[in-house]
Amino acid sequence: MSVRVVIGAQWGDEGKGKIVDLLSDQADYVARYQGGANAGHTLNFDGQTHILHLIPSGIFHHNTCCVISNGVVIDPLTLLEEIELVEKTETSVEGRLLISETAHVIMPYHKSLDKVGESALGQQKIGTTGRGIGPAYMHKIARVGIRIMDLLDPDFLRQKMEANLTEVNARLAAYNSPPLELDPMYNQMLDAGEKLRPYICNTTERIHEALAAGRDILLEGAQGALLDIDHGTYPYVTSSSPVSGGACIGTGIPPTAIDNVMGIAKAYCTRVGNGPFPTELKDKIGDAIREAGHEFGSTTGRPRRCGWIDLVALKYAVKINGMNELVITKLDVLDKFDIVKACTSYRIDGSETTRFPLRLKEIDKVEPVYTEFNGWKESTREATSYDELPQTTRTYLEAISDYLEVPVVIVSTGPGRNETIVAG
Ligand code: 2SA
Ligand code: MG
Repeated sequence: MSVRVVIGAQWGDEGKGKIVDLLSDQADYVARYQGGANAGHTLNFDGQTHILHLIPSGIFHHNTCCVISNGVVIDPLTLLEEIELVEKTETSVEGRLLISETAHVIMPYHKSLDKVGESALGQQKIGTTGRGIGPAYMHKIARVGIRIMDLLDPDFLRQKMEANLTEVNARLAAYNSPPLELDPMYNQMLDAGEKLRPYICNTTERIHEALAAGRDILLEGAQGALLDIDHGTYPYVTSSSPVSGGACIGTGIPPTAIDNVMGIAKAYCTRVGNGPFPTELKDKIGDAIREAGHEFGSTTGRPRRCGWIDLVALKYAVKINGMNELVITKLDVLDKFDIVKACTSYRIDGSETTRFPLRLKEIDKVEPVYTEFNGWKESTREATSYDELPQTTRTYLEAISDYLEVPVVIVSTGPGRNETIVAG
């Protein structure tokens, strides 16, 4: 039996979906533990692309039970659409999709608040996905949130929604935004709750039964460590805890039950939304990476900012997550570059450091110091084993692993399930 947390080690979009899909073959349970429909986990197989926002990436393995645990914020309407999409692929979710009764609900008014909040920030906006994530967690922490179990309790739901809407409408008025009506929203939520009823349960109990039975469990993070509400580049972060510790809070699994923490990182780096990004390339090389890597948001379609791999930031991610396994994805995207760079230290106010600063004012001053590697200039997509990779590619991967002091256990050289090298 093993319990493994799979986390994004950068700013999200590291390819967690593909890796979780691969590992799900061996997993009995796959659980999402934070975030919501802001995530976009892309899976490619049988010539088709599937993008999942809420359902765990293990859903296409028919023997795997998928759990949306307590730490996730659930938009019931998006979830119902996603269930429908998955079932169209002849994948039944019946009996194998569990939704936590204590997960919080994203209401339509959370999305409205997300949008007006962002426009009020103007130039300083976070660049959220507009999915209502921040406002939903805000209500959760303020102890006025509505939970999945409340969707099954009509009187209580109405009472809670009415109280929340009074407060929300006052805030919308302050932004010159029209008020929202209770009745249509209430009926929509009541209806969604009924449709979701068969999946709703006490997932903490179910996960503990699985633990006691010695099952293999994968905990699937969304976004990335540097977007963590506590440990990321605040305020340019998401409103949850994508770090490995978030997996315990978001599922009810105790820290002592976790065996492995697998961090996923791209062979380069991207960020979508605003905020610091020391190795960002606002030049032709950045554009070339975006084009080769198809770097556009899978939820919003926004172009992602691109740059070289940042080992200073990754080393910080290794520490705060306790990563003991590293996966490098999208290696093939670098196949055509003459030179490949890795940032190995930061210069701040003239002095060099390998420490990741937490103050925005300090991060903004970072000048990345690079180590250069010869490009391999050949396709890595055909490689089926580590030894088949060009020597120059292996030099690059080994430098990353040595710097981070974490073994590379999987290398992904393309979007397909078969374009994967697992260390032997
Ligand atoms: P939010 O919506 O409140 O979570 O936004 C806050 C910040 O978190 C970032 N964020 C993401 N970054 C990368 N990928 C994400 N998922 C989608 C994808 C994003 C998309 O897979 O491509 O389609 O645009 C994701 N979700 C949230 C966000 O950009 C803000 O910086
Ligand atoms: Mg993504």
